[in-house]
Amino acid sequence: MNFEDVLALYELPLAELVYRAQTVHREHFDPAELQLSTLLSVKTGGCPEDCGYCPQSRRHATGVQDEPLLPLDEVLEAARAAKEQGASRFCMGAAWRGPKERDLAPVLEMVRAVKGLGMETCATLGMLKEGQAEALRVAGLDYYNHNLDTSPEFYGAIVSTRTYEDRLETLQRVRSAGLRVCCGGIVGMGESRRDRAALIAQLANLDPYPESVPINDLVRVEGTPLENAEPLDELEFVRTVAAARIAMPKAYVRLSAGRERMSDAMQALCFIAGANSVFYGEKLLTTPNPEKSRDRALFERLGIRISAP
Ligand code: SAM
Ligand code: DTB
Ligand code: SF4
Repeated sequence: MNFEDVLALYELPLAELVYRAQTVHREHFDPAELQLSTLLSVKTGGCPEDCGYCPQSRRHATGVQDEPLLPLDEVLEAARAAKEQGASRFCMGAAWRGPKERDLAPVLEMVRAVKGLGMETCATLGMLKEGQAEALRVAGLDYYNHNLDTSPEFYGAIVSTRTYEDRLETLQRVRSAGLRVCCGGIVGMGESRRDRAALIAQLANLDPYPESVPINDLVRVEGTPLENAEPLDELEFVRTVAAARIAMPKAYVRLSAGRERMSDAMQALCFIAGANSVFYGEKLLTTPNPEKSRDRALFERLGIRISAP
């Protein structure tokens, strides 16, 4: 689907757009099933990159400390707990530009151990160099998360320490190594509707398109350049979810960061528009996510079943 087609989806009456998204959704998924992924920041803070949205950049005074890599037993403990709570996928995040050679070995250990629990494994470690994606796959990694974040045109306004091309190159490496791709973006950063449509078109035109597409609503963190960004109209967020579903019919579209501030009704609308995955657990990487008890009540209220690991 090209940019013009995606933009045309955004311009549909909301009921028409959501109807089309729900129709496509039902062709490939059970509309009452939701996939749960749990995040853990295995290396927090001190990142050399300057992503304007991110609390973990050492260039922004956000109060997030530069911490060392977590020990294996802590990671394993968190993964076990996540599995017990119903998460089928465990995603390990590191605040790196990319893993240095000496960083990778302990992460491979974590991947092996989490895989050994019978969970799907995901990692998000930044840009990968030659051979690193293969090493991760051999260790048992199922998915690699690497977001395009926004349109190529808007990217330079948000990040200066790397390019859109760099992101695409890592995505290519991940794909060539035989890993599944988790790739999405952030909205609510002051981008235009055209930028949102261009992001969806970029994602849909990856060949093949990502298996998992996280749609994040910017979490505005004090001390980041985007702390005062204008919140995005909620219905524009719903349109973005619907456009992602229609453009990538078989992908897991994840209602990602930003759920903490969303009402139950707003989240319900996102599920109706084709979102079928969430991050589950009271923390994303450094910022809050809904309490598990609130989520469980929401799923109950909506008649949602959790998909089996
Ligand atoms: N450092 C690696 C990288 O940037 O690829 C991996 C970790 S990074 C924190 C993972 C993703 O989190 C980013 O690509 C971005 O999409 C998302 N993210 C970071 N800060 C966010 C925020 N304040 N609100 C929403 N999403 C955010
Ligand atoms: C994604 O798209 N969103 C997650 C995950 N992939 C790694 C991260 C959201 C981070 C929100 C800010 C924080 O908690 O630090
Ligand atoms: Fe670093 Fe990733 Fe945050 Fe950018 S998004 S500052 S690369 S942790």
